[in-house]
Amino acid sequence: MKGTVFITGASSGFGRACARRYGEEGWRLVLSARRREPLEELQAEFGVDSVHIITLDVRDREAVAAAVASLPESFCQVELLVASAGLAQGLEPAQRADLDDWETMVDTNIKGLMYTVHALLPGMVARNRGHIVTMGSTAGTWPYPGGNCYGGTKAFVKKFAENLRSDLLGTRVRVTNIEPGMAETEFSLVRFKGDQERSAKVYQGTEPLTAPDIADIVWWVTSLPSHVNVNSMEVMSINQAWGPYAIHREERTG
Ligand code: NDP
Ligand code: 8X3
Repeated sequence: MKGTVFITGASSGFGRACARRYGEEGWRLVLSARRREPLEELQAEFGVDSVHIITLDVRDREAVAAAVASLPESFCQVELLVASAGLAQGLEPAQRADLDDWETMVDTNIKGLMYTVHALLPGMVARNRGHIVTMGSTAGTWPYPGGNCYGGTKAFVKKFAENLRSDLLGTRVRVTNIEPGMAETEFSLVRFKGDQERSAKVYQGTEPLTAPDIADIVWWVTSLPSHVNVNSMEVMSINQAWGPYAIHREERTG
């Protein structure tokens, strides 16, 4: 066995692809998400000796702490955290956004990440060995209409990851924020609350990033020699780039 990776959001998308990638590479996997069945599928694939599954809502502070504190002995020396649990809810302009959606994004993308890092980081520092990979987004740097609170949460992820690096200077614990653009996972289906047609339109006519693309990148940044810290990695599909500044023009009289 090569090491133990703790993955949040392992039931789908980037987290699931990372689980598969690290499983194939012979790592021990601690897989967490709210949905248990996809985690059980991965456990069946890689075996009970290699996979420990935890049904976990990262918004539950006590549950996150308890899950980490009660890891079985063979899984408790976590060397790598891939913190992929996260979501967007809605694409309405801020003035029409649902406050519950905003709260869900803050609780999951910000607080859930805080709880997970807080639970796992002391062990990494004590062992003087570890790597935290956070899942940021291009939305954490580049605004777009309707991105409002989601973009805000991903800006937190970016700055949190950078500040962790400052605190961890002098240790052998690395931190990397991956910042993907448009990637086809369950992300849009969740954002549009199960609306398949609207979700499919996001990717129509493009070749978006895939979950295995991101797993390859996570694998690469974590496989570099231990003195090399990739601070952040922004990645887009070839079909995506930035637009010009938006300018609103008005008819002026007089
Ligand atoms: P998916 O919807 O496919 O996966 C999201 C994962 O997060 C699921 O496993 C889901 O599991 C888990 N999750 C959501 N809420 C919670 C919660 N409260 N507690 C525990 N787990 C939770 O989307 P992606 O794989 O695309 O997204 C992964 C991360 O990447 C997110 O942080 C997202 O913001 C980010 N990202 C996505 C991009 C994209 O275009 N796809 C681009 C840039 C960043 P479950 O529902 O079983 O709990
Ligand atoms: C997901 C990418 O552009 O939908 O973080 O915000 S985007």
